[in-house]
Amino acid sequence: MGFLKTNSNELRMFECNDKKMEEVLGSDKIKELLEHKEYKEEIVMHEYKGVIFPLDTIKPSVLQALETWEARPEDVFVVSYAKAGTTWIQEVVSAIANGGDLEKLNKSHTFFRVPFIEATFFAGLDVCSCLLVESHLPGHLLPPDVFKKKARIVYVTRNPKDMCVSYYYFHIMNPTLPTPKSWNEFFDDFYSGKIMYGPWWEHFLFYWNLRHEPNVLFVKFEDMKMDLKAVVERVSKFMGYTISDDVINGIVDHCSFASMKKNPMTNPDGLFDQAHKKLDQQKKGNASKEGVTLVEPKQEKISFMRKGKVGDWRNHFTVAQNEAFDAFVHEKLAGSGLSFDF
Ligand code: PPS
Repeated sequence: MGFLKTNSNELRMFECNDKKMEEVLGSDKIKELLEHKEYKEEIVMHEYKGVIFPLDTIKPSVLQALETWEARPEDVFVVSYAKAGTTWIQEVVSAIANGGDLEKLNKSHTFFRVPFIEATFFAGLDVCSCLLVESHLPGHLLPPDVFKKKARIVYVTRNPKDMCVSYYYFHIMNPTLPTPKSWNEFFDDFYSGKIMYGPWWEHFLFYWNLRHEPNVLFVKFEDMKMDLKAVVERVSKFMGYTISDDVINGIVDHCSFASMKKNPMTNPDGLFDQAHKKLDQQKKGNASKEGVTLVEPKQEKISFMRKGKVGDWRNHFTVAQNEAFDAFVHEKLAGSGLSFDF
């Protein structure tokens, strides 16, 4: 178990005990951080080595510091393109690492048990990795030491049509991201990869091409939907844990969509609630206005745990969009062997 510091080139590691871990990972910590965040009218994006990021939440300095992140072979990196089911597999990985001890899991939020390494709100904190971390970074931006030390990578992916829809709603509900003007505009940006985290097909293919490495496990959202128990078993075997059938069943239950949605320690909505509360206060003039302007009003009722289904794209894609997208996926993934259930 160790600490990692993401905002400097001196990435420190030291032993931590449960007490220290609770201090750092206490669920109130993230609320505090979000409450102090000031939301801006315009979300400024920046490009780092060919990939687009929001300047406030994923800073160039953090991305640069990650280039010298020291990994350990026993680390587990949960990696994905955004909206692929990251939070879901994060909870699975954390549950396995904690031997399915639900009481322990429910003491802090998933986001703190499996910290999001490139997010600026973790920079400057000593984040206890518990050996588990999360990243959406494409292969060329993930700390090179992860590959050198052969740290374990659990890569989760999802059919890109559903990812596009999920990402669209995420941009609408998340005050730190630009609000799309329309579904059509968002579709075009996603399609062409002109979006946070860049071209999704390149992201997929980088990790897909590593799938036979012993330190890489490639998981699909659709397989988790079809048979979560089988995926939990695969992940626990990959992580080197032998877990009883009862514990596996407990993890499967804990990680169902319904359980994760109603559990404040797995549903990220509570974290966004803090952000929305802050926005409301700003709107009503109750919060300090110094240096603060407001983002466009967001539709606050969209849940992070929105539908959790396969095939919701059918309710959004036009026939023409679907045809164009199919042809594009076919072209980009041709010859790779990677395919999706839509
Ligand atoms: S993020 O912001 O990139 O980390 O988002 P990510 O966690 O990758 O993806 C969010 C989508 O995953 C769905 N989700 C689940 N589906 C089924 N079961 C469980 N347990 C589960 N947990 C999260 C979540 O609902 C988002 O998908 P959509 O389609 O928007 O509902």
